Amino acid sequence: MTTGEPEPQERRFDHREIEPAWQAAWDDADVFRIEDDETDPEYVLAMFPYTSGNLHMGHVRNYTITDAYARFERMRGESVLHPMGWDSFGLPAENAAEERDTNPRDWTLSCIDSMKEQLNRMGFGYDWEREVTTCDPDYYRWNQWFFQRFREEGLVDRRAEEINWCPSCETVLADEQVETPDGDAGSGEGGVTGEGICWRCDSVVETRELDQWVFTITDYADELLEALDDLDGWPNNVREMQRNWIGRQEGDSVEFELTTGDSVEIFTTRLDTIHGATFFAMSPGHEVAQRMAENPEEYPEVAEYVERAEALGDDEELPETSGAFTGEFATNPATGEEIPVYVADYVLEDVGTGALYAVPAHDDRDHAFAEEHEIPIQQVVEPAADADADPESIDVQEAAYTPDGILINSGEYDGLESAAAREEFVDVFDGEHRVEFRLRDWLISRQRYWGTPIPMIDCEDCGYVPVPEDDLPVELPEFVHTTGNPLDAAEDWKHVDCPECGGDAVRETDTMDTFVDSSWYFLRYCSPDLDDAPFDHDRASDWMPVDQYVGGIEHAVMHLLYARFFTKMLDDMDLLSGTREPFTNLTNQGMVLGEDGNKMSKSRGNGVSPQRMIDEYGADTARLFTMEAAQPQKEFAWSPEGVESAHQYLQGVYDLATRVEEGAFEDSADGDGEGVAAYVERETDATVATATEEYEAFRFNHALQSTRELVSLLRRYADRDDATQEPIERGIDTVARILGPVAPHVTEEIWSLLDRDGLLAEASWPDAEPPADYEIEARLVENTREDVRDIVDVADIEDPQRIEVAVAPQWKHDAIEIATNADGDVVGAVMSDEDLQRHGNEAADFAKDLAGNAEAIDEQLSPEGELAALERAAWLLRDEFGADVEILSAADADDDLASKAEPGRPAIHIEE
Ligand code: ANZ
Ligand code: ZN
Repeated sequence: MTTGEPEPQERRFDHREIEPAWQAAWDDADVFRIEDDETDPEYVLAMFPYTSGNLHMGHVRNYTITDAYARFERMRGESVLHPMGWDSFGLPAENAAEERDTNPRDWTLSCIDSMKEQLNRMGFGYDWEREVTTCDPDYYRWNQWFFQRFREEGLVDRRAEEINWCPSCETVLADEQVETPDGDAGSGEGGVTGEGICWRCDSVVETRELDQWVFTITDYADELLEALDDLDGWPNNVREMQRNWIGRQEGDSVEFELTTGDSVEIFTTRLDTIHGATFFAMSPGHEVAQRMAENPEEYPEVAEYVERAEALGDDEELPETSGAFTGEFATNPATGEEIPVYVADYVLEDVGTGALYAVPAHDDRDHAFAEEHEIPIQQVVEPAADADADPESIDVQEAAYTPDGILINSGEYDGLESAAAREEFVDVFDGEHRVEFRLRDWLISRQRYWGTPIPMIDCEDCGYVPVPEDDLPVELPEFVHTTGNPLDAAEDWKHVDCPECGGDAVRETDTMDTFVDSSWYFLRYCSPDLDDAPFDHDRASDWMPVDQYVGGIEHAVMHLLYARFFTKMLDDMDLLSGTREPFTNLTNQGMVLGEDGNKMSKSRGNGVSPQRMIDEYGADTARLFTMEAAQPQKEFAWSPEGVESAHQYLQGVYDLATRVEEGAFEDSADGDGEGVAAYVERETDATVATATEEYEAFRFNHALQSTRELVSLLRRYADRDDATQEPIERGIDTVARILGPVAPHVTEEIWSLLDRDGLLAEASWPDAEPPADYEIEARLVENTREDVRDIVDVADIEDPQRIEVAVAPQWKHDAIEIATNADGDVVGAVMSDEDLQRHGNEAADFAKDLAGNAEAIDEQLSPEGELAALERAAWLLRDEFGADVEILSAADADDDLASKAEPGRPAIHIEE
C-alpha cells in the first residue's frame, strides 16, 4: 500500500445482491448440466430429501459437502453428474393432508416447490433437467414394472404376516399409526403384539395375519454379505452394521424328543458342547410354547409367561434370565439324560429354529439363566494346550468358558478338538449342517394411500393376476378423506375386469414401501425422461456406480442394503451390465448440533433456520461455516461466533480483492521486496498443494484452514510499503479458486473484480506443484520465530534493535547423518569419522546429545537450504519485532553464536 494515506474503509459485498445474480449466471451458462453422451462422468450424489417442505441444517451440511466436491471435481476438468430429486411418497403427506384439508399430492408438490427454492438459494449446483420425483407416475410406473419383472424372476412372494388392525376403522395400521394409551404418537410401540390404540379412533388395535407381498432379498444374503469386504470406500461401521443385520450364522440343527411327544429342532453353532446340555429352552413364540399357553390348566406358568412376553412393545424385553419351567423334559441325544424344558424370552423367535439346548458351562446367557434357576453346570470343553488359558484355572461354575478347545466329559469323544467334534456330531446325532441368516425377506406391502400401487389384480377365479404392462402405470385415484385406506374406498378404481378371464376382480389396494423408490433413483438420474425403460442400459452401465455418495448414518442399513440388492438384481437381469454395487465411496456426515451441544430439535428450541441464515449472512457464510467447523464425518455444534467469523473472513478476502482491482500495489520491487515476494509465492504454492490433497481426502476443513493462513499472510504483505501487485493478485486468484467450491458466490464476484474470463465455476483448479522441502522449511521458520519470541519474552527485551540468526555448520549435519544410520553406539560411530574428529570435544558433546534421541531427529535442510529459507522469511521477523534482521552462515557468524546452532534450530542473538 502506498504510504501516508488514511486507512480506507473496508469494502464489503452485499450477499443479497450478489447471490441471486450469480445463481442466475450459472443457470444461464448451464454450468451444471451434463449431456447424455458424456462418458463416465464423476458421479457425486447426496441422498435425496424426504419432502417435508423444510430444509434443515442437516440438509445444508449434507448438500454443501457434495456441492463443494462436485465443484472441485469440475474445476479439475472432470465432467460431473450432480443431480437432485425428491423422495416424495410416505405417510406424513397423508397426515398433513388430513390436517390441512388438502390432498397428499398438492401438499407434496408445494413442499417440493418450497424446498427447491431453498436449495437454489443455497447456491447448490444441480442438473435440474435430471430432477426425479418419486410420486410422479412417470417414476413410480417403473416401480410397478420392476415388481412384474422381479415376479417373473421368482423374486416376489406373497405370504402371511402379522399386521396391526383397527376393528372400528376396519383398516390396517402402520406401526407409526399405533399409539400407546398415553398418547405417544407414532412411536410404533404397541404395534403388532402390544396394547396399542388406533391413532384415529382410540380403539384397541388387534393383530391379524394378512397376506403380504415380499421381495426375497434373502436369495442375495450371501453376496450382500461377502461383497462388503470389497467396499473399501465405505466406513467400517456401516459395513459392520450391514454384516450384523444380515447376520450369517453357520451351525447345525438337531432334533430333540420331548416328553410332550414333540420332536423339536434346535439350532446351534456349538454342536461340540452337546454332552454339556443341562436344559432346553424355546422362545415364547415357538409353536410348542404357544400350544402350552393355550392350555393354562396344564401349563399355568407357561401361559402366564407367554402372555407377559406378548404384551411387550417392539423394543422392550423381559429380564435376560426370566423364564418358565414347563414341567416337561427333553432327552439329550448325546447322554440319554432328561433335561428340563423352559420357555425363555432370551431365545428369539426368528433366530435359528427358536429353540436351543443350553450349555451353561460354555455360553454366557445360558450360564446366567442356570444360576438363576439353579440348573447344574457341566463342563465339556477345556482349553487346548496352545490356548492362552490354563485348564486348571477354568471354573465353569463361576463363569462360562466360551472359546473352542478340547472335549472332556464327553464319553468316547474326549480329546477331540471342537471343530472336529462338530463335524463328527452332525452325523452321529443325525443333524443337518445349516447356514442361517438373521436377514428376513423384505416385506413391501403398506396399507396406505401415498405410495406406489402394487400392480396386481385379485380375481375370484384366477387368483392374483399381474396388471398387463400396457396398462402401467396403475395411477393412484383421487384422495378421499376416509377412515380406512382411501384405496379401499375408491370403488371405481378398485373394481376392474380380470385381465385373464374378464370376470369381476379387484385391484390390490396395498402400496409399496417407499424404500422401493429410493432403491434405484440414482439409476433414473441417468435418463430421467426415458419413457420405454426405467433407465438407459448403456448409459447407466457406464455412469454407475456413484463415485461419492453422501448422506446420514440413519440409512446405514435399510436404504443402502435395499439399493445394493436392487443393483445386483438388475445386473443379474441384464438391465445393467457389470454393476454389482451402486456406491463406490460413502460418507456419512456428522450431525449439526445446537449451540448447547444437543441435537437440534423443535422441543429444545435450539434449532437454526437455514432461511434466516441466508437472509442475514448469505449462503456463502452458511456453507463456509459448516465446512470449516469439522470434517464431514464429525458432528459439530452451531456457533454464532463461528458464523460471524466466517462472514468477516469472506468480507476481508473481498476487500483485499478490491485493492488488487484498484492496482493499489507497486509494479515491481527490488532487494528486500523481492525476497518477500518470493516468500509469498512459495506460500501460495504450498497452499494449493495442501488444499488439493485435503479436498481429495474429503477434509475440507483442513484445506480451508490453510487458505485462511494464506489470506492472513496476504493481508500482512499487502500492508507493506514494498508490496507488489503480482504476488497479491496471484494469491487472491488462488484463494478465490480454492474457496470457490465452498463459497461460490463471493468468489465469483472476486473473479470478476480480477477481470478473469468466464465464470469461476468453470475455471480450472490451480496448479498444485508443492515447493521442494516445504514442510521442513515451514517447520524451521516457525521454530525460529517461536525461539525469537521466547527470548524476547524471557530476557524481557523491550525494543529489539538487531536480531542475528546463525545456521549450523555442515559438520553437524554430517554428524546427524551418521547418528541416524548408526546401530547402537552413536558416539562411537560419530567419533570414528575422520572429518568429525577434527572438531574434537565439540563434536563429542554433540554426538552425546544425539545419542539420547537419534530416532527422534527430523529430516533437515542443508546449511545452504536453511540460509535461503531463513532469508526468505526474515521479513516476518523484521515486521513482527521492528528490528534489523541478519541471517548468517556458521562461517560468517561469531564463533560463540555459531557453536550454539544446530540443524533445524538456528542460534539467535538479539541486541537491544
Ligand atoms: C448351544 C451352545 C453352546 C451355543 C455353547 C452357544 C455356546 P451366536 O454364536 O451367539 O451368534 N441360539 C440358537 N438359537 C437361538 C435363538 N433363537 N435365540 C437366541 N439364541 C439362540 O449364536 C449362536 C448360538 O445362539 C447357538 O449356539 C445357540 O446357543 C444360540 F457353548 O447352542 B448355542
Ligand atoms: Zn380372473
